Amino acid sequence: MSEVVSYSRQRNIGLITVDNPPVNALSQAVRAGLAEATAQGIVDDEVAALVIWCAGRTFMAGADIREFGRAPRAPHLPDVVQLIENSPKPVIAAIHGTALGGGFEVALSCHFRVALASAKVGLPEVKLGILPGAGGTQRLPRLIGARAALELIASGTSMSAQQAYAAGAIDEVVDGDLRAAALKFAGHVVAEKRAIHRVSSLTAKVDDPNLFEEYAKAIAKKSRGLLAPLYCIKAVQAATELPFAEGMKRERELFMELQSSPQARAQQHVFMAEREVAKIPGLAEETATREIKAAGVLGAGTMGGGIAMCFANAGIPVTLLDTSQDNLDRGLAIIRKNYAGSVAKGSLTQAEMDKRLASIKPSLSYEALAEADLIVEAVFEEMAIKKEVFTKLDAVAKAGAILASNTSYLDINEIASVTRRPQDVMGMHFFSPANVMKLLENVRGERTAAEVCATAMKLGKRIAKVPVLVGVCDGFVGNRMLAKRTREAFFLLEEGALPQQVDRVLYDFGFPMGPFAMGDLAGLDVGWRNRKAKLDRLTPRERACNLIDKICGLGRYGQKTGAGFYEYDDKRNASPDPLIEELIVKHSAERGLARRTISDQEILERCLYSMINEGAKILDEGIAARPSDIDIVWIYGYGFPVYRGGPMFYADQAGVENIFAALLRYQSQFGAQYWQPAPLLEQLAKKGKGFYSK
Ligand code: T1G
Repeated sequence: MSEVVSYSRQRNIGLITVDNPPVNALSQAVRAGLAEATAQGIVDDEVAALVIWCAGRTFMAGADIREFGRAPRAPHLPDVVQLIENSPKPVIAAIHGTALGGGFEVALSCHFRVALASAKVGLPEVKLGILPGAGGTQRLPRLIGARAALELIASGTSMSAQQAYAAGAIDEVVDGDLRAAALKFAGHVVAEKRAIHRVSSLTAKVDDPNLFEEYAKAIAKKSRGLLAPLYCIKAVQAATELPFAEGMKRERELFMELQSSPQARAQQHVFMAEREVAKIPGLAEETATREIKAAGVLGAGTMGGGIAMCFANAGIPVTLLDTSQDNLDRGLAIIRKNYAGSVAKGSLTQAEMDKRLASIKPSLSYEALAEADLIVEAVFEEMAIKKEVFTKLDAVAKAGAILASNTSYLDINEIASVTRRPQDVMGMHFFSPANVMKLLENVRGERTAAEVCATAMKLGKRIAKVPVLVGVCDGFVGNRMLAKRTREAFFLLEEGALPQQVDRVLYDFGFPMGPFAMGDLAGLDVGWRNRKAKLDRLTPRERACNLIDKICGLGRYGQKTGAGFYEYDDKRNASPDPLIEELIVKHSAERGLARRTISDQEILERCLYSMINEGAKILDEGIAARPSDIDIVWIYGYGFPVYRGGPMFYADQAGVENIFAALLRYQSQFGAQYWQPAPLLEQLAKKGKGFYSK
């Protein structure tokens, strides 16, 4: 028997135990062990039924993603699950933790499923750019109906044990000792001579012939550009139209097409990168962390309110401080409105809303923060104000409290310098809306203690964020790269492009919206204020490229004023505005620039390559530890399309040597001031390597 799968007899029941930490992934050894143990149990005359149970924290959480991209080795999972389903003896799956992907497919091939009440089941392969490839798309529709199966498979969401029981996917929900409960259940099956249910022999019921077409329409917007959701629909449709064996063939075809696609490689890269960012080079996994039992947020504005919700949502009581009662009332009203929206959508109960609201304590007094273990400052983005606030915090906060700034640009070291405890100061840069956006840029100052960084990384996960640790520089990782893209986008306007052309190119690339539509959404006055604050540090051309001054000068701040780069109707639908075109053309003339036709390819290259080059500089400077950190920042903070893997992963797909050549081309056109290749990028290009080359 293999070292990860064992077989034992529990009176007249054969117990197959899988033990492959951390998540019992279905590696080659687990597949081989499962096949061997099942075969052994089938011929074991002492046993009348088999139970598949997993040691550790979870039932099998799917195929071993680390094996993807390598030559597949036998036994292949579809064959293992067929062996289990064909067993003449009843096979019972004992489910705890998260039975996902291939793990749930193994359970679906069993004849009965028993689950702990805390368990979850699902087929999240679509999130990896693929689809269930071991019968999940053929068996689940037969067990719970085509509609329910389609929703689960095409969205990649999971069901609780209770939901799965109600849907007919689980036969019994238990508490306590799962292993004992499953063995007992198997005993009943044998004693009562219960018939074996082979899911493949069932029919996949469809409640509406237009289900698949309607569903494709319904998800078109949110899954724009993604292949896998559409393939999931085709596979589930096959389950309703083809006999099981042919449906399995169809599933395999669709699976193989996706698995060999660039999208699947990109999305699997993102899965691993998201786990990698949690590991900080040089910071031992066992680094001590501080306990965060109570938090404080300073500033009840849009960001402050959203940050307070993050703590309340994670069950951490939070004090929300502001200097004016009006601001506090306004901030609390927005929080209440956000929660009421979730209750109305059914994603939150009224009781849970009340509990979370009750855990947010408003205050006008700094003293109220004296017991907080961590305080996040979210006040106006100006150094003098930040310093004043941190001086006061330093006076009231208890020893050992972490003082964090939500600044999105400013120098954390300078902020820390006004305190007597720079080792306890760091940046925690949330993204708007803070209660929604997953990214958290944790900014490590030059004197920030290791345990403070470790605490912030752990806390980031606890408040359901994807935390990335970055160093101090202007704009950290995300905004620093964004500034290069924004620069090029404005230069392209004055050279001949229009906002709608630039936005269309980046929208078609896969971003939720282009830079000008995004500016209008966030409010052009925000970018304008940053520009004014930095004017003396801009290059002569950047200063002269003052389109935003001209547009804001007209009181056009974007959606909130009904007009910005675009005009907006009362439903906030955008349309190009001839006045803006006129303004841009006039601007070019004033700048003495002859407008030219600019290709979509040039727009894409200048917007993406400028930020990729900046990403390489960020790696050169050690502001980000790995290219995957940059990819995660852009995917979870700036809407970079997940099926392109992030800017650095994308750079490898485009070819770093091609990007280097393009940088030199633009350098000769626009100057080294803007297009000086980063040393790392040049080195990689000359070696014919990529950011992820081994
Ligand atoms: N393969 C290999 N390693 C895995 C893994 C997997 N499927 N899932 C998790 N890990 C590693 C992960 O990298 C990390 O390692 C550690 O386990 C803990 O994970 C034929 C083809 C299970 C809900 O998509 O959703 O089956 O960083 O930090 O937050 O149809 O991991 O410690 O070294 O995420 O508690 C389908 C993927 C595969 C599930 C646990 N299955 N996993 O979350 O811990 S495709 C999935 C998860 C498939 C078949 C197809 C989560 C989790 P390290 P973690 P967590």
